Amino acid sequence: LVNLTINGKSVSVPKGSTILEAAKEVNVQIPNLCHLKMKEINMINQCASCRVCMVSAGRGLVPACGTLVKEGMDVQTNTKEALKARKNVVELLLSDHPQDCLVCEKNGNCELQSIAADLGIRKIRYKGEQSTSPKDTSTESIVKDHDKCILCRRCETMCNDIQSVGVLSGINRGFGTEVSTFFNSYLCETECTFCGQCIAVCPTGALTEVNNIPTVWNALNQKEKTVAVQVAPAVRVALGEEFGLEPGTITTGKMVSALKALGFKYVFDTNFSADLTILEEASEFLHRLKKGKNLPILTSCCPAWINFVEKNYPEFLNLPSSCKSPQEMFGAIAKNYFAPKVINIKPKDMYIVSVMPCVAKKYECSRTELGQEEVLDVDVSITTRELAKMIKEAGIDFLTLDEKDFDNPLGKSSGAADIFGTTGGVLEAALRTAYEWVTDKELADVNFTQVRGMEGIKEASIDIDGTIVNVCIASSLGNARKVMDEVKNGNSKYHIIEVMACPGGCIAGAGQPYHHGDYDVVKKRALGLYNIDRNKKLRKSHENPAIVALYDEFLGEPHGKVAHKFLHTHYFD
Ligand code: HC1
Ligand code: SF4
Repeated sequence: LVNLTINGKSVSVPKGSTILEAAKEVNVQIPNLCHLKMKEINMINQCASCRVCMVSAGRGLVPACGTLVKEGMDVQTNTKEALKARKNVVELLLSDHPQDCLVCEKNGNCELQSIAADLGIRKIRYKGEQSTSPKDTSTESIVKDHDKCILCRRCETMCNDIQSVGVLSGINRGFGTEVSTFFNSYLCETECTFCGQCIAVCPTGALTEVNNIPTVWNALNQKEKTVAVQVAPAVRVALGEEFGLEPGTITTGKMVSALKALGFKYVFDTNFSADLTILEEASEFLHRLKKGKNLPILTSCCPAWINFVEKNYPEFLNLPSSCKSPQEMFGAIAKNYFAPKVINIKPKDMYIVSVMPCVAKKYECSRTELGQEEVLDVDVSITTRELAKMIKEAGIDFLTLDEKDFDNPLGKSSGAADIFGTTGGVLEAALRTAYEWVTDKELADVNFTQVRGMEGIKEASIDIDGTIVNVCIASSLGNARKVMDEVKNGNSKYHIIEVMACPGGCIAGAGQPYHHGDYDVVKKRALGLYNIDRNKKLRKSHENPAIVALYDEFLGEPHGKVAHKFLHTHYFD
């Protein structure tokens, strides 16, 4: 251990720690911007490029994030010199920053904005050269605005080290330096998967989601189409954060009320189609297992993961389940069953909005193979954050809303569907159903705790009536690559692999309220979902009476002909 003092407080930390880490131990806060460490997912962005965390140590000023502690060091974080340097650095960052905070996508969530406010900067003394790069709006998911980039490199670390996609890196020199793509090409021309994790860590408005709010208002303000909304599992345990509630607070009832107040005619649940996905995917898996073909089966609900497989492992496109994601299955059923058979309108006259924790879902719903005869399954997807903005824009007092229930029949779901939103959840849900189908016995305990937890790669062997099923769960694309490389090398022992592109699953999606690097937020959201599951009576997808009725009235058999027409897809290389 190394012993030092910070603002007069003694602290002992392991050799190799930085001043910033030591300060955290004694609850001394040092403002920082480029630095980001999330030990749970092994992410460290430590380039010491912004110099906001300057502190006095020994004879001069040093950046706390990039300076290792030394025995006997005496650190002062708020000397006159340190404060002056910090303020100067932020003023310089602001000098070439577009000063449009009031209308910036990131207004209220920008780390540069809040540091400037905390440091009491009320005037920008320097006028720097302004960059005027065109915005990249080439994708349905992500907007990249170099003019707002402070070169912190967090996005680059995320895309390269955690996601192993490698789309972003520094190009050019001097003032022309940009974090950009190969040959500065548009994101749509790269291997980008639209996972959006670069957005999740960007401290400013340089990387943001495509704003679909105006499209949704337009839909709500027209009369020709019936507008319904579906909400993904992970949204209900994170939306409250935008209104000051603790991460993981279950806000399902208030969320339904808010959606009704916004004017949606029907408020439905993606959980319903998550249950449906399980029936289709579990049948597909059992078919493949029986034939010993196309194994391991790969889950297919995560659109960024599907993009990743299409771009990186085209030789294995026989492995992902052919099931559409729950988002898409929902749209298919709402338009092709609910519209004509329950409310007697044409599929094209129904308009489906989805609220997702994800930005890749915006791209997914634009994939034209997902629909029937020119009618897309889902018309537009917004994020949890965008829903919160709409609620605020409409002046709805979220916290005092009554709790309402989803509309039926597409609002009924089991607890197995809720846990889809966390890493391991899809697999656990599938096991509950596959086990009971194969054994014809009731599961004594529906909790497959072996597949829970936040580790990036988990594995388990499950005994289903004498057949051992080896399962693996990977979250983050970097972990997915490790698992897929084993498949490629012929060393994989797995029968099922679940992948979610975001580290931790959809609860950590790039459309969720910003966690600003605090991974406890993600863990609390997971607990929220497991609590919903635990407190539901109905915990197995195949026992959902609304799903059973849907097969009786419309779909026939799981994996049958009608189910295939509406609920399955194919992939592209
Ligand atoms: Fe997800 Fe899914 S769990 S992919 O994370 O399978 O986005 O929440 O909606 O479609 O159900 C996301 C979440 C979501 C789908 C489901
Ligand atoms: Fe990389 Fe994902 Fe961002 Fe694309 S969306 S640049 S893959 S981190």
